[in-house]
Amino acid sequence: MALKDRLKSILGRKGQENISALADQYFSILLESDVNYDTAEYMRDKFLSKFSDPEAMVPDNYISAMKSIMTDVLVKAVPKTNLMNVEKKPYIILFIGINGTGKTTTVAKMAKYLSDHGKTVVVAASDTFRAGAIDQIKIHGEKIGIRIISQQMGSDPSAVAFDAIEHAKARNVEYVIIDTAGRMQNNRNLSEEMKKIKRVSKPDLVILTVDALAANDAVEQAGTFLNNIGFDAIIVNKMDTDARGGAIFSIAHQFGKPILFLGTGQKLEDLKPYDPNEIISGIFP
Ligand SMILES: Nc1nc2c(ncn2[C@@H]2O[C@H](COP(=O)(O)OP(=O)(O)OP(=O)(O)O)[C@@H](O)[C@H]2O)c(=O)[nH]1
Ligand SMILES: [Mg+2]
Repeated sequence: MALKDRLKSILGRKGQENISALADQYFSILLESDVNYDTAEYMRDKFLSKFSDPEAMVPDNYISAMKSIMTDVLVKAVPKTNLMNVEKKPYIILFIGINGTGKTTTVAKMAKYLSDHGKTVVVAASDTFRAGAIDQIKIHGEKIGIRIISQQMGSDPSAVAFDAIEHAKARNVEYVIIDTAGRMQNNRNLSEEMKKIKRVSKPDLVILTVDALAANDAVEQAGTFLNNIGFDAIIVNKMDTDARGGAIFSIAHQFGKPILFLGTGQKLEDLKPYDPNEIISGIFP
């Protein structure tokens, strides 16, 4: 059940219980909706702190209290810099993330987004490990009309990234976007490989993709990536299939990193700039 529908069960009630009972219910609903424990606890405590007497009956303004707490959590992840307006050229964007979280699709979506906004883009097909990965991004490239720099499968992903950057420098291309593998064959270590690509490509922005459906796993994955490789921003994919809707709060709360975009479908135009108000008005209509 969606967070919105679960909250409905407590929204609109008046004077039936005290603040601490309501806060407990709020907490349970958040957990059931895939908000992680830390974030749910934070929101419950904030809720309680807004009312001086926990034994008091529920005041009329508790809905606005919940709404403002949830808005604040999401607002903390609003990006402060505008990707469309960067100084450096080429501006290098490295995508990392577990397999299936939508890296390749998002690389293509972002290339389209930038190119629709009049920017020049080249993509590095640096997932040289998964069979089909290079073709997958090439097909996207043809559709969008942007150049994909690739080598054969099995070649060094860092070398592909390097080529793409050289290509961009030589042709005055504004953005380089690097797709990477989400899983390694031959026992090669994903994290070591990503560190190497990062060293070689010196990205201006490292973006982690996570899958909203993975919820608490997504939070855990992001923590691991943050510790092992580091990232600057997050894109949360599969928002369209996330029935529960709580993961976005944990992701916004837990890392102190901006959320740039939300993936809202499989099509190349299904990339929406992150907008807390839109999410909140979906929950509190
Ligand atoms: N519904 C939905 N599907 C998505 C979204 N983003 C990606 N997908 C789908 O998720 C699947 C995996 O996406 P990929 O882009 O291949 O994921 P990846 O991270 O590159 O995976 P690996 O290359 O295996 O590491 C594909 O079928 C995509 O179409 C989204 O926002 N919504
Ligand atoms: Mg991929």
